[in-house]
Amino acid sequence: MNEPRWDRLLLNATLATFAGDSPCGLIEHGAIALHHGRIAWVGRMEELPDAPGTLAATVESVDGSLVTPGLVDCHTHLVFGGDRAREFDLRLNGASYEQIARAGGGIVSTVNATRAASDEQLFAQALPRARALLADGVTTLEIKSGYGLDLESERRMLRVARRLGRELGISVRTSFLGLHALPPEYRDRRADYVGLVCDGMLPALAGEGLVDAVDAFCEHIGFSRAETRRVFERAQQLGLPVKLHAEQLSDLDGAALVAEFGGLSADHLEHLSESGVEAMARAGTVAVLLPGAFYALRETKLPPIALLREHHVPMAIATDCNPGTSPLLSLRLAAGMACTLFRLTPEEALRGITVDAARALGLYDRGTLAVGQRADLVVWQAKQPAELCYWIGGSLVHEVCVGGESVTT
Ligand code: DI6
Ligand code: FE
Repeated sequence: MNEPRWDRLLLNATLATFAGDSPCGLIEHGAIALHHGRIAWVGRMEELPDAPGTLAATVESVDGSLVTPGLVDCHTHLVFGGDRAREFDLRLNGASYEQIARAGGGIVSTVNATRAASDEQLFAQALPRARALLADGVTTLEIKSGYGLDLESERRMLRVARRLGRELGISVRTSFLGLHALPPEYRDRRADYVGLVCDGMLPALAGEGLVDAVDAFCEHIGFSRAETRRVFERAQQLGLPVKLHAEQLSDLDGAALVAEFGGLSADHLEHLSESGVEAMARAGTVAVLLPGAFYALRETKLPPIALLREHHVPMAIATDCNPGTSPLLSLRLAAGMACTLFRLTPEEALRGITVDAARALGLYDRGTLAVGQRADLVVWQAKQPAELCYWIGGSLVHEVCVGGESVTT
């Protein structure tokens, strides 16, 4: 008998491919073949080129289960020391995020806890968070630095991020977020800190291969447009893509700035203007929506979804997993919140945690079920795509595959 041509063939699948023209790229009674870590065939079962049993070393039926691309969480701050449960309490009693930040709480308190933690402690605290996301179907995870704010502490955060990817067998993409908050020791020396980020930290960490992209927090309580521009110029010189926390609490026209640099994404965007939307559309910059932060801050201003649609700006959804504004450990729930709070359709929300999230990371080898893509996929205990947004909490994952290998969740 001939060698089977594929490693593995799944039959009787409801495939949400996010490729092709049908809603969610849906293929019912579908089959998908994996070979050498890639998707080798995808289509309707009846169109398989031969009797299924002869085609792959392993052939199994998934009994009508939904199969999607592995989910992509394109914006997290998952590595940090400590927690901010106390701040949650303060906010519930009326303090605003800005008030807490200006009083020395907020990001700076997590910076202190992160600096005080050992590498092992940082890793041990982040691991269950990363595992929770993986158990919910995430196979590609972006993790930002930005709670170290000195060279050694930022380096430790980025190394822990890389180690999480290795130990869990998932893809981790790192973003350097040196311009997240002004560290206390630079209180009266803003320009010196921005200089250190641009000329000291960024080139050193990039040189060590720890940086896939550069981010900043462009906001009144963060960094100005001029300061953000400086770090973007440095990133450009180093050949690194940029992205930005933009228009979260106010409109500083950050989206237009990141678009000017051909940025991968502008993230948050509750206060985004129409000219910002137009700039993003022209540059192909993805809008990353973060409903977890909107929810936790009890924000009332909605991102301009209708304008983003009108200008065909792709919308990704992410957890923004962080201890202050979005202690959210389910990307699927983020997608559900994008439907309920932002009025995205389930299809838009699901594109937002697969194909459009991959684009927000500059990745084109994943996010759809199509021949040649990485074999990152999830078999769900669900029959139709909308269920992934509809169920709140609980576990729907049956199996997660990364690069064709089943991973333990
Ligand atoms: N915006 C956010 O939502 C997170 N960072 C940022 O710039 C919040 C980070 C934190 O509060 O710890
Ligand atoms: Fe964030």
